[in-house]
Amino acid sequence: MYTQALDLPDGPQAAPAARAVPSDSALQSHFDAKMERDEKVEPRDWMPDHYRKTLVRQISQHAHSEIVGMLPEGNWISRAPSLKRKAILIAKVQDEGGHGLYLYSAAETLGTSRDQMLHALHTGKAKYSSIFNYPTLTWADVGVIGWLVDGAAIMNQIPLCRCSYGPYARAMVRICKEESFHQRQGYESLLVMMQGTDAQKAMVQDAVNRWWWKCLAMFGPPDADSPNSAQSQRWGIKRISNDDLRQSFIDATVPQAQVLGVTLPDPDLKWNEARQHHDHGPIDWDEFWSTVNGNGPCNKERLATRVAAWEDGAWVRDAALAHARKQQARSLKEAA
Ligand code: BYC
Repeated sequence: MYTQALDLPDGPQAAPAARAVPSDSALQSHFDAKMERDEKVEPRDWMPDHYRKTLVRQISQHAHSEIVGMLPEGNWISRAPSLKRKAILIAKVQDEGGHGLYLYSAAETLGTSRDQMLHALHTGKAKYSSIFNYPTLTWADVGVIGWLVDGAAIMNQIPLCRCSYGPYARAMVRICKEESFHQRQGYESLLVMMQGTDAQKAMVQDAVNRWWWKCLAMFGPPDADSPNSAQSQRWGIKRISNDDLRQSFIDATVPQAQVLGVTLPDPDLKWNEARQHHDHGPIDWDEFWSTVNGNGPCNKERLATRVAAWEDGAWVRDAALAHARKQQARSLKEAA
C-alpha cells in the first residue's frame, strides 16, 4: 500500500558519494527544516526517536480503536430491523476492520510489528478510544454511533489527512471518505426513526442522552491537561487542538439535532454571540479517566472478546504461514 521501495531517503543521509555518517545535529536540522516547510516525512527518512514513538503510540491506538469499535455495532448485525439495515451495518463494521488494517500497516512502516502492537492491546498496555467501552442497548444506539461517534471521528480525523507523516496522512484520506458514509447512514436511520412511533422517538432521544457526553470526551482531555498536544502540534501530527475540535463538533451538531428533533442533554448548551460558538456544560473528566484506565462498563468484555478472537484465529495464521512457506520452497525449487 505504501510503495516504500520507491521512497528514496532525502537529505544528509542520502549522500552515498560522501559515505560519511551525518551527525545527529545535521539530521535533526534537516528534519526541523522539513517541519518548517511543512513537508511530509516518509518511512525511510531520518526522524527523532520521540517523533517516531509518538506516531507509533497514536497510530496503533487509532488502529486498536477501529477494531475494538467493530464490537459494539457488530453486536446488532443479527438483530438489525431489516435486510437493508443489516447489509449497511455489515458493510460499515467491515469498513472499520479495513481502517484498522490500513492503520496497522502505517504503524508498521515505523519499525514496529503488528504482533507487538496487538500484544500491547491484549495485555492492556495500549489504549483505545474510550467511546467503545459503553454498551449498545437499543437499535437507536447504532444510528447514534453513526451520527455522533463517527461525526466526532470525522471532525478529529480530517485534519489528520494533513499529518506530517506520509503513510498516516494517506491512510486517513481513504478512512475519512468511508467515515463520511458511516455518519450519513447513521443520521438517515435516525431521521427515519424520528418519523415513526412515540416509542421509536423516545428510543432515539434515550440513545442521544447516553452518548452525547461520551462523544464530547472522545476528543481527549482539555488542552491544558493534554500532555502530548503541544509537541504533536509542533510536529504537524495534530493540526487542531482537542478543545478546538470539540468546539467545532458541538457547533456542527446543534443544527443537526434541531433538524432531527432531538434535544442534546446539556442545559448549559447555548449560542454565545460574542464568541460565535456554543457554550456548553462541564464534561465529567473523572468518568472519562476511569473508563480510559480500564474501569468503564464494557472494558473487560471488549478486551476479552479481542483476545478470544486472536486465539481462535491462530489456526488461520498458521495455515497462511505454512502456505507461504510452501510457495516459497516451490519457487526456489523452480528457480534452481
Ligand atoms: N480515549 O495528550 P492527549 C472511530 C489519552 S476510531 C482513550 O490529548 P493525544 C470509530 C491519550 O492517548 C476513533 N484515551 O493525547 C471506529 C493520552 O494517553 P497516552 C479513534 C484517550 O494523543 C469504529 C492521554 O489520554 N480516533 O472513530 O495528543 C467505529 C492524554 O491525551 C482519549 C483516533 O484514535 C480517548 N478518547 O490526543 C466507529 C484518532 N483521548 O497515549 C468509529 C487519532 C485521549 O499518552 N488520535 N486519550 O498514554 C488522536 O487524534 C489523538 O490520539 C487523541 C488524543 C485526540 C485521541
